[in-house]
Amino acid sequence: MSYDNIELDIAGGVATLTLNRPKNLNSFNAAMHEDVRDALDRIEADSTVRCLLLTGAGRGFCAGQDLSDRNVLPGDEPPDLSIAIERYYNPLIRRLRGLEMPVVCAVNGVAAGAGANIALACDLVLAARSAVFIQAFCKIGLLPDSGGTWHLPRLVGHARAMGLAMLGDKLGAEQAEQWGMIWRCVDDDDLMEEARALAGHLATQPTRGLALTKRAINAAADNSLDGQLDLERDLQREAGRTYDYREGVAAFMEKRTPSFKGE
Ligand code: T3D
Repeated sequence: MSYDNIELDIAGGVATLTLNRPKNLNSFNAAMHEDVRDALDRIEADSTVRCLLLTGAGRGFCAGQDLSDRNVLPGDEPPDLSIAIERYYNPLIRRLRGLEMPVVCAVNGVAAGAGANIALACDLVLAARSAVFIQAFCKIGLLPDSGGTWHLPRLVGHARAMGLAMLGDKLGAEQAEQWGMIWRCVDDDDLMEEARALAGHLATQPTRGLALTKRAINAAADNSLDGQLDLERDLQREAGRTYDYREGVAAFMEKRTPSFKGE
């Protein structure tokens, strides 16, 4: 599928969305946001897609907002940044979190500003060993957005979140894995092979059940234990009515490999 600022490839149940403005380290301008939004519409409308893989072209994953669109001249009115956040960044984060399928992110290089926080909104984050995460906002007088102030303390704890957000230092992929910020750090040359294998595997699994798992785990941060137990009960009712649950149990009883459909 042809876009100016991204690539979208759908095969074997996996939609691979590649941010593709490598000269600017895949930083977001409005046109790239529009392309991503359109691609996500297609992905959601395509019943063959059971997993999303997000990555970047070239040496970076994403450097956040394209700052060349924010270069204000002396005497100009300051921009209202809430407009782009409301129009683009917040819907993107909500969409990745709410997408009813596993979302794998392959962080192929630097992930800075909103780029880092878009990665953190994905379900399973793999990063190349040479990749770095930078909460670059503090270097230009901003605060972490795109869910950064929500995800960071939950993933790495208050003290580390504060340090990352206030210092804007590079956090290497190995350290990010050790801190529990991402799922795994892998050798650069293996990143895409491992990410595709992971996404391909997930796409063959009971993806309705995985979508419900995602919903439950994402809700846990805001729920009491009582509320979460109730939610698990309700979602398990739904899971128990899927084709894949019936198939999983039947395959177990018949000692054969299950054939899941994501239904
Ligand atoms: O504005 C709103 O709508 C609110 C929302 C804000 C969300 C945000 O994301 S704010 C944060 C914006 N991002 C940044 O502040 C990061 C800026 N970039 C950097 O700090 C560095 O580029 C990196 C640490 C990411 C990478 O450094 P390095 O040394 O590996 O590469 P480089 O040489 O700095 O960048 C390579 C090229 O990409 C370079 O262009 P050139 O000189 O080769 O023509 C550079 O200008 C360009 N580039 C990198 N980041 C951006 C960018 N161009 C535009 N916008 C960028 N964000």
